[in-house]
Amino acid sequence: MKELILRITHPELKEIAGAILDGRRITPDEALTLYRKAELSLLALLSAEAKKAHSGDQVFFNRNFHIEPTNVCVYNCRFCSYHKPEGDPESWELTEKEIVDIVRRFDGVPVTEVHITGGVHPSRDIHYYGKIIAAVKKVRPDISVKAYSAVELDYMIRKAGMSFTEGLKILKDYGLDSIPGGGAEIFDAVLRKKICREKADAETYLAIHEAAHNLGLPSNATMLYGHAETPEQRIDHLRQLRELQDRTGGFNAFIPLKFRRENNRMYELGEVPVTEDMRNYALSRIFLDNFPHIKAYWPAVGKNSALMSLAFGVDDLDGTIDDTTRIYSMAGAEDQNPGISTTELVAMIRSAGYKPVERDTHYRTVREW
Ligand code: V47
Ligand code: SF4
Repeated sequence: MKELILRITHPELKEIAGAILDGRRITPDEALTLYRKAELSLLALLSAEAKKAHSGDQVFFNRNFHIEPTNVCVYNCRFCSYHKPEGDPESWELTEKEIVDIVRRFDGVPVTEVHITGGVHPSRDIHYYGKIIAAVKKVRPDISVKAYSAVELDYMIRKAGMSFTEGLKILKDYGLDSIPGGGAEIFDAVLRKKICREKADAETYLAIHEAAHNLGLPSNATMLYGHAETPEQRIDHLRQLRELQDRTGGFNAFIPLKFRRENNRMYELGEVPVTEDMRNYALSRIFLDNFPHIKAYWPAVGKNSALMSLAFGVDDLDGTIDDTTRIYSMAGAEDQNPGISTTELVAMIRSAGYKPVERDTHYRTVREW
């Protein structure tokens, strides 16, 4: 690897590459230089080295399923193809019984996690959300509940007149185990106002994750990319996540979410090419040196790109078993009925030269495949 660096002629890139291989943290300016000037092949080599330092030759996956209680939402994000106003013929609101029926479909199936998230309903309260968690846990006490994005949490906790810590404590008592990364979008205040003006801002998103971490609830972080954001805004988003992670260590994984354009009001922006997806995965792995895992969510990028991402620093694949999320199928993802068998996923990971490891929510090994 060192020999390779000796062959880099660009002095700045040579120094940055040396720093990464020595395990030194890179600055936002260095990340920008890397983004602008490094060829994709160099990013692949450097991010693969950074990945190796975190997880060796392992690539993780877990067996999970999604429940989306409703697509009714008080907000109106410009990129969202999914939300509907209350009473709209295309809206849905699952009853507690329907939610429990979804969980029962997995009787006897060795899933370890359920991911619950959806629209921000105007007339639900924190105890309604808590009771969903408790109902799921009653049927499957063995599975971990990862539920409610910071945007949903902000709305329900503010409505209850509680502090984030108080609200999260209540949900934890109902059985909440961890928090998904949704709602981060892009932290830049000016751009955020343009694409999702009303919902929780960056400070709120970060404060909720910090409160969760301090209560022992781990979480994930995301970034919606490939729309109107600049490379500087992407890197600044990562910087804010890295700083919070320095304080708490509570993030498990970072999940870059590629903007998909169908059926939403940002269609005219188009979608970025796969090379941009790989550049973004690689930079995330390199810059977020304190994040244990970088995850590709294949229902969003497609199976082929998810497979390729393993060469650009990704060490975790999500979207197993029966991915019932509709947020991406409605936004134009290739796979309209996302689902993948464990055998297929394991074969994908092996074909990229890595060792498949089935994990639980806390990245404990369930089985080495
Ligand atoms: O916050 C919405 C994104 C997110 C579009 O934590 C879109 O393990 C692209 O956060 N194009 C929700 N993206 C999904 C999410 C997630 C997914 C998988 C795993 C985890 C985890 C979290 O979906 C939203 C938003 O950023 N989104 N619309 C769209 N048109
Ligand atoms: Fe609502 Fe989430 Fe869609 Fe925004 S992205 S409109 S918060 S469902």
